[in-house]
Amino acid sequence: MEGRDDDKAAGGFEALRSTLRHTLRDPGIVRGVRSYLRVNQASGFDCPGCAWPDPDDRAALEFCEQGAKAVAHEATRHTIGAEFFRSHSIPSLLEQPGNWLERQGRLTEPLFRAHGSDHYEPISWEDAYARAGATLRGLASPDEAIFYTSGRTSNEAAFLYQLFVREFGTNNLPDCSNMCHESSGTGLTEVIGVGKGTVTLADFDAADAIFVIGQNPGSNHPRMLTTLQAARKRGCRIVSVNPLRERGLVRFAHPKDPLALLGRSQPITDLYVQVRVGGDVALLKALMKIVLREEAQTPGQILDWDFIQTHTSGFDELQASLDATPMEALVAASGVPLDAIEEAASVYLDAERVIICWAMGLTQHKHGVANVQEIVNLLLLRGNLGKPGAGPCPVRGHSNVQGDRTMGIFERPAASFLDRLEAEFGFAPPREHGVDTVGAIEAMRDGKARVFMALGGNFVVAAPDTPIVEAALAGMDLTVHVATKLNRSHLVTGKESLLLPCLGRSERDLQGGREQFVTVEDSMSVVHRSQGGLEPVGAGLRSEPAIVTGTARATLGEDSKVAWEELAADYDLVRDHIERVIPGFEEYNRRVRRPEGFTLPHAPQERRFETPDSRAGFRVHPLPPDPVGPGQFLMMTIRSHDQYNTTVYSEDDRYRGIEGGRRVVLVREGDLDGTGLHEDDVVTLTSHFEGETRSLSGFRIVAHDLPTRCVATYFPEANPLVPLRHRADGSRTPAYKSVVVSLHKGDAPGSAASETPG
Ligand SMILES: Nc1nc2c(c(=O)[nH]1)N[C@H]1C(S)=C(S)[C@@H](COP(=O)(O)OP(=O)(O)OC[C@H]3O[C@@H](n4cnc5c(=O)[nH]c(N)nc54)[C@H](O)[C@@H]3O)O[C@H]1N2
Ligand SMILES: Nc1nc2c(c(=O)[nH]1)N[C@H]1C(S)=C(S)[C@@H](COP(=O)(O)OP(=O)(O)OC[C@H]3O[C@@H](n4cnc5c(=O)[nH]c(N)nc54)[C@H](O)[C@@H]3O)O[C@H]1N2
Ligand SMILES: [Mo]
Repeated sequence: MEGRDDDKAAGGFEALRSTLRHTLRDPGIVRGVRSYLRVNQASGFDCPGCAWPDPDDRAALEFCEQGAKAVAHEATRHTIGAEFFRSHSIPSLLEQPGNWLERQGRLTEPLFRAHGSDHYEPISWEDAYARAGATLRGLASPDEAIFYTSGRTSNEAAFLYQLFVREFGTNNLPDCSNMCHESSGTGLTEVIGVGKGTVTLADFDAADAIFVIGQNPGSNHPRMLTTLQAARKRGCRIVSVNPLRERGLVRFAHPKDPLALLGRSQPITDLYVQVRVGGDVALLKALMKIVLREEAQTPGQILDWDFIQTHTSGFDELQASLDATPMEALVAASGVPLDAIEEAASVYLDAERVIICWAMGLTQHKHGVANVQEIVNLLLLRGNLGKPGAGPCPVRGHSNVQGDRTMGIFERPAASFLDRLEAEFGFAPPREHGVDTVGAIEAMRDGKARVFMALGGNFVVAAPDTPIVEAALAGMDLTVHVATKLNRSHLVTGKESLLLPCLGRSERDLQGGREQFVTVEDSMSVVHRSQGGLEPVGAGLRSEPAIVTGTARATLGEDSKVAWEELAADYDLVRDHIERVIPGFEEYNRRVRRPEGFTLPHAPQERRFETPDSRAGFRVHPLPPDPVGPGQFLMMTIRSHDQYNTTVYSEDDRYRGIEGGRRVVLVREGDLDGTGLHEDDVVTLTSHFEGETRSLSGFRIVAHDLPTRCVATYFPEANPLVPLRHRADGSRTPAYKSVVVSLHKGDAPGSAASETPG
């Protein structure tokens, strides 16, 4: 059986070797080596890999295999320009796999595809802006345009972008967060008043227990393992909750530990809870039931009554609902044996200070918001919020996804934010809410939108229900993409299409005769600067702020209230505006020049809750129904070790022991019994949603250590199986991790005699 050797560690020599292989395999990637030296250093650029914060002591190089890959990928010397697009038609490029497209290198000149043409052709920057401006001005309403953002965009570019879009007249600002941590933002805002986590890196030094739920940091936030390892060394207990035994959560060898080269590694997790996919609400309820049972046995000893009475509301309702739910139902729904639940509960009860971390394993479910609020419920019971070493910690994905939201990339902006924008710039921003990612797809599909612009990202590949999204994009009058590298979204063009190449994070950004820097916010609300040092890979590249301001001027004309050219020439001026519009950025330009940056204020850290009743809320959620019928499985779509979202570095998934192809479906070995299906069979997957089915063929069965009736496939290969309408209640995050599927041998759904187990 593949992928089961727990004694092997994540990190260590293997990670180092994999990085070197990545850097050296391709002679075009020499620029990468020098770049590592500047990653996450106070004077360098922010790693584009993930949003895990940097330690204050950045004297030593923060080495990370995944960060190195992300940097090497951007810092390639290979470029593609006019010649490449002359010899490759758009239809021929659409035949190529995504990793082939990205491997061709960096985009270096602005490109335009005319209506009816099969090719992208060079266009001048000024003509590109003019075309975008003319089409946008010609729309019947600003709401016919959609402006997407992916989370690598800096604070400065994001602020300028939303400013442009709002002066233009719409709040149609969907972003990757809508597919990512939206359930965290929505869930936390409702119950603690802020859509961000409350802990800082220092809290990890003070916690007695850390729960890591629905997250795979060994692959997606490797620097977090260093933090977890340090916590565990001083006696903090670590509980992992995950349907898969992720190797990075089991053992870890720090690459800087000399003994790691000899294979020495440290365990990370004290208790591994293999929950069923979608079983977390049940598990968290079960933990709370045990907490309440202990309180009943030793009244006044377990719950933090002082905190509950002073700072929370809704406790009685929570208690009543837990009392009415039998433990057996929770055990069955979680898929975790009672003794393991008891053990996890005692880790929670033995700890004075508890942090709970989570990522996509919790947010991308129909009950994603409920998952997040059950975590808060559990924390509130013992006052694990707003004190050192405790609190909720959603671990963000893209390196500046949190900052983009702070800057106003949000389709549902607060009235107070719009008021301040109006006071600062003197135009009336639109008040009506715009569309999120799913809403944007629906608007395009239904003919309500005519222009799609994207500041980064790979929209058609990242979104659910791929064929619907591709048809929607193809119906646009104009698509505009600002990007570093070619991807499929750039090839699913509207009638006309612009492809605008931008500088990467690692590159020098010269504006107004001066080297500029940008700023970003990490997962723990720390704002710091980021400045690339490499020579730009092409002379024609422009920065994201330059491209946004250029498009804004061409669209809004001379009547615009914003001095776009001045802002493009001096990012300090952009930051001055941000300081006046967004709370917490006082003395932005001065404070962000400190090596460690500064931390944004966070009321819940001081136990102040900006909720309607000024209290943190306990919330009651029903137990989610089991959606899996006879012969069906619940499928999660997850990342491999060797990809960055839609950018696939290789076909292997080293830590899970899967090699030579990503079109696989991971199934529990025992679940194959009696189905006529065997390991290595190639099957068709059919998803089932409200009477609709979607099928994809060519998936090889790999036996893996999973809970029964749960299967896993990779993102983005399985995205066509995810229904657009299947999304989280409240946050509308696509339910990428709870898709009901059946498996059938061969190429067609249901073509085989075999039935899958009930
Ligand atoms: N190298 C690298 N780094 C990345 C990224 C990348 O693609 N590559 N992507 C970035 C982005 S945008 C993000 S959002 C993050 C994503 O980081 P993660 O959230 O860690 O990524 P995923 O692979 O989506 O899956 C998360 C984990 O959730 C588990 N899981 C799935 N369903 C459930 C469930 O119902 N319950 C529980 N308890 N667990 C479940 C899966 O087994 C898996 O271990 O990483 C960021 N960093
Ligand atoms: N099935 C399934 N689908 C998912 C998920 C899942 O777990 N399962 N996860 C979801 C999540 S969490 C997320 S965040 C989304 C990700 O959705 P996106 O953010 O839209 O996708 P990425 O693959 O991160 O985008 C990569 C592209 O960004 C461009 N790029 C890279 N760096 C820069 C830069 O500095 N500037 C600019 N302008 N462009 C740049 C490059 O052209 C690259 O091809 O996918 C979602 N989709
Ligand atoms: Mo994400």
